[in-house]
Amino acid sequence: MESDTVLVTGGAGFIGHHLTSTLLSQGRKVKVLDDFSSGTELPTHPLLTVIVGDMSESSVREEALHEVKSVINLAAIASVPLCESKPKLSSRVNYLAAQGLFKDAFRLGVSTIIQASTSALYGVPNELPLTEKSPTKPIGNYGLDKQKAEESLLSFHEHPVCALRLFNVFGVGQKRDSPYSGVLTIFSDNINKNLPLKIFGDGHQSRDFIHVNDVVSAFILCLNDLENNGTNSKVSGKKFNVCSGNSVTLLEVIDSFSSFTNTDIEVNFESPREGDILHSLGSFEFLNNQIDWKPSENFTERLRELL
Ligand code: UD2
Repeated sequence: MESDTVLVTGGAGFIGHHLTSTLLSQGRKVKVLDDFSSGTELPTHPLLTVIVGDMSESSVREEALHEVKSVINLAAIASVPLCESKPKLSSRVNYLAAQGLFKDAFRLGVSTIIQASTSALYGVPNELPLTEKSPTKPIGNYGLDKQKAEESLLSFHEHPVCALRLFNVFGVGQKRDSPYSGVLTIFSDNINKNLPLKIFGDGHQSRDFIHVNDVVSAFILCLNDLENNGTNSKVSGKKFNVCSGNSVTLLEVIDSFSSFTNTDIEVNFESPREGDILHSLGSFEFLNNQIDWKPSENFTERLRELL
């Protein structure tokens, strides 16, 4: 009988936890491959197998890919500052291991692959909102290696594949104690602990924050479409922005948090972070046109859940 298993690499990470639990709740068999360098234990489930290992090793990839129908590749060094300080590690994990995974997967009979890509590959935008036609010019190793991985996957035209360029993903379950966490997680954690917030710059920088549930629904819609329609799928061979289509400044975020808590939140301003972009905003029109995916429109409620 043909396998129904989905391999989620990096499945023990923030997005991985949400994606895996949704796939399991839909009755899919899931294998997670994770080295647990930043991931956390997953709740046991009869349809879930967890493999602890480094995706850079071909023997680990072989084991993980055994009897797998589809792959969602979330495994990555997600920290931009870490990729800058350790370029070899960034290239090994974010590009070379991904490329090895794609090659081995198709050799071993996997049908479908989706790559978690990033808005970081656009670099400093000339024009907003960013569309998939906007030029790509990553400013650091993270964006560059993720761009190479995306190109590598999309070169397998004869297979059903696609890449999702994730913008600033947020939601409950992101690690709270790491300097590499997203700004919304850091802010809400500090507010919960009654600590002041730090703004790098003047707070007028803006981001397109996309909720993790919307990211999960984009992965699953694309997965189902690729599995059902193969290379005739409207998403096959393509890359898509996964974003909210709205941007919010850090000062606006802090205003919302202070209205939830009914207090003034103490903020300290520091110099802008090196390599920071000022504004980011994406268009999700392309993915919406292809498979009718839409982000939810309840940013404020979702923000409140972080407290
Ligand atoms: C996010 C992703 C990154 C990549 C990129 C794509 C996270 C953690 N990082 O980087 O992986 O996909 O988007 O463009 O999701 N800031 C503060 N105070 C803090 C922390 C951050 O002011 O305590 C600022 C920071 O300088 C930046 C903004 O908040 O201007 C957003 O920072 P971030 O680290 O959440 O995300 P970003 O956009 O740098």
